[in-house]
Amino acid sequence: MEYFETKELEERAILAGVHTGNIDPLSDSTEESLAELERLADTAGAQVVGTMLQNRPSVDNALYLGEGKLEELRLACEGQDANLVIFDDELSPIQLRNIERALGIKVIDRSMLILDIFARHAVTREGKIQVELAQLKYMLPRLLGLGTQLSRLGAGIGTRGPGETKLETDRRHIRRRIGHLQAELKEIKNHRELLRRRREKDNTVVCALVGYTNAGKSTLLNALTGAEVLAADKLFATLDPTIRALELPDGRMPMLVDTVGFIRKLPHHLIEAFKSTLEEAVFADLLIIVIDSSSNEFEQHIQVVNSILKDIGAGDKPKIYLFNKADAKPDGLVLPSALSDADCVLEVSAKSGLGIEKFIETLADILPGKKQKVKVLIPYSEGSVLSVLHRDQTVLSESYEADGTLVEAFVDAQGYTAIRDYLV
Ligand SMILES: Nc1nc2c(ncn2[C@@H]2O[C@H](COP(=O)(O)OP(=O)(O)OP(=O)(O)O)[C@@H](O)[C@H]2O)c(=O)[nH]1
Ligand SMILES: [Mg+2]
Repeated sequence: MEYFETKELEERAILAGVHTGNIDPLSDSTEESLAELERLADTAGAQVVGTMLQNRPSVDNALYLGEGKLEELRLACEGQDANLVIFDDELSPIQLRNIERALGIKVIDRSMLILDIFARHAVTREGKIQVELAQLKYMLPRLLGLGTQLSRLGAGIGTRGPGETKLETDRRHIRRRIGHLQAELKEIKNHRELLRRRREKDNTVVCALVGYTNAGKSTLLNALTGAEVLAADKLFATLDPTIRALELPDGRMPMLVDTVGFIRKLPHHLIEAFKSTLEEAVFADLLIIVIDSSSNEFEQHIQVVNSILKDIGAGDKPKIYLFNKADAKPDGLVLPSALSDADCVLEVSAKSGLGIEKFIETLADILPGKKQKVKVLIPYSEGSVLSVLHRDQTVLSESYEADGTLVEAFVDAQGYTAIRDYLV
């Protein structure tokens, strides 16, 4: 018997972007966004062998780059033996098709790259459906342009006539699949809503960990709750929200939910498809915005996070800004001690544990239902008060004295009224 080793084709990529000097630097291509694109490419398993950033007042409608620059890119690909070009922006169907024709090798854009990473990292059924949905919606208007990737089976560039029929069948097939996936997603969403309503009924408080990808959200969830969520130095390690209870010193148990990371120029199909996952942030009582303070781009990250939160309708939630990776932040970097829309700003290290205790105390202060510590002596004749304490409040210690039971407990406002007369 013979064995065949299937070796994955090594992808050698050149990155390309246009720097327009746009007033919104986050939608522009810059050295920084290309560096980030390189990390994305790396996460997706491609080796970056070159980058090209063209200064132009605007991108070209037909070719994205200028004609001369595109030719330069083609030569660079030849010279570097590259078999993939990744653009830092979402290309229009026309740009994609034209560029593919001009370069003769595989061309993808930032959106497709992110979708590819999501596809690799999706674990749950929900995650997988959401990614596939986003991919199909991205693909639908680009079926012609994606010639070399979709129709390896034959239909080459410029196949008209019979090719068109194939295209129509492909389109119909994709639309049917989209409908099917949307129906399945709706069912999962209903289930998620059911769980959420149950939590609401139980008055469970939910805090969502949100932030730029790689900020340390999962590491933090693990540190706080002993969860074992995958935390890794790669982009978009987490796609599926994990929820865990965090025990506060006074016995309250708010839930912490880890969420999918954000990134600049996040494809809008992804945001659309991941709505039900992102809703974890929309329905949370408090947002914990985790920031990687070791990144020299943390301010841009905060901007991106806030703009996406606003997009999904979670912009006005109470927020704690948590500057994570305090152990690795550059010397001398001064972090903002207050931010206009923050209820609180704290510095922590999920890795070393620095600041974590303070953070938990702060959470306990901010979250509703705060309990206070009391010491009471309850006469033996008032047995019912003692049982109410046990039933509804958090009893820390109890000892039997000559004139009653001495109790130390955390009590909420209601509990306080019940025991007020017995304070010692
Ligand atoms: N030095 C240092 N590294 C940290 C700290 N917290 C997290 N990291 C590292 O940062 C990387 C990303 O951590 P994750 O917890 O996976 O980040 P995330 O925010 O969940 O990322 P996504 O799921 O991709 O959105 C990992 O390599 C962690 O070990 C910290 O406090 N200090
Ligand atoms: Mg994560």
